[in-house]
Amino acid sequence: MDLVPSGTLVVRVALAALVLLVGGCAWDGPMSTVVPGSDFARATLWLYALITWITAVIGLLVFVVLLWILVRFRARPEAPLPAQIRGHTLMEIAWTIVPALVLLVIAVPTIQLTFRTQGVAAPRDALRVTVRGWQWWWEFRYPDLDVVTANELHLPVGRAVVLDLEGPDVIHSFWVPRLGGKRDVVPGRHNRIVLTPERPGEHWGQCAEFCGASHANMGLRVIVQASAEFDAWVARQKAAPAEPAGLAAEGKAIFARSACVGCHTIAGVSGGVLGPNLSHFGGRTMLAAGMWPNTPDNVAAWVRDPQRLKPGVKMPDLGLTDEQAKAVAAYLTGLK
Ligand code: HEC
Ligand SMILES: [Cu+2]
Repeated sequence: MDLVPSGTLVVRVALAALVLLVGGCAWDGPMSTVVPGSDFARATLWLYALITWITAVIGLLVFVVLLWILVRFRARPEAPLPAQIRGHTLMEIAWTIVPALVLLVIAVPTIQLTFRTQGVAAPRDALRVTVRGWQWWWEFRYPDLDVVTANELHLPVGRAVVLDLEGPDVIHSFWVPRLGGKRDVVPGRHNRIVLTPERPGEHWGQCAEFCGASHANMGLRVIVQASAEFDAWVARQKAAPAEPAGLAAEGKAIFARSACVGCHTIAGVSGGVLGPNLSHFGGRTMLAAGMWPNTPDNVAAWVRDPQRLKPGVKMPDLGLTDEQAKAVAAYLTGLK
């Protein structure tokens, strides 16, 4: 066999590598950090650009000087030993002070932005949301609106929001790239994020701090809406869901007499707090923290055996039959 790779092989490998590389280059993907959807994300992008340009110029400078030195002072056969220099005060002072200045230029705006978005001086009319990171889902409480939901955070466009981050179990990290940088959710510690969403749309997020078996399956969605749409959503959350009929009514009865009530709240039915609030579960697009589309089939499979759909999940298999799971799914997906 020929040990030197043939020309076509090199071209093929290079093309394959290029395809893989370009595949990662969605410009405005749902988790893009370079197409900001809030003031926080815009400021973060500005910092990112600042640091990139500073380091690019330094990098270029270093390589040009290096190249010049390599060529200019290369060893020549007949050349005598060059002058042997030891220490150079001016240069040593310069290469101490210049990097310190560069770090200062990076640190000052970074620290400013970190503190600004920690919300010490949040606007008075800001919407407040308590974000609780649980293994492996997100709870959202709107204390002033008396609304509780999970995994899909609705926000009105153009209004400042203060997210109070709480960790009831272990450390998580709240990250919605298009809305700003990630911030840790730490038990016993009160972190905040203050931002103003600037464009409507669905922004995807992800827990960004390893938190156990299904960490990778701990996604979230932020749905930024025009203020009238947001108000309509709030009104729906506060209204009692329609009374179920037929199969869904059967599902309600099964739910109400099962252990489900110990972990889940459904307004007017149960008051558990260990799992997501299901009062308006049918209004959510996804199941299990962004993992599966919220369809009756998926929900039935979930209720039947949650472990199969999400490794490590903190919801037990309650031994419902397929028929019972179907009925419960009809009930839950009907709770709009
Ligand atoms: C021991 C507590 C516990 C019990 C009992 C329990 N669940 Fe859960 N449930 C959870 C937890 C925790 C989650 C979040 C799982 C995740 O996404 O990681 C969950 C998630 C769910 C979800 C998905 C919610 C969403 O927004 O993604 C549904 C639907 C659900 N449970 C229905 C039920 C039903 C129906 C029963 C009774 C047959 C039940 N659960 C019993 C703890 C429980
Ligand atoms: Cu995590």
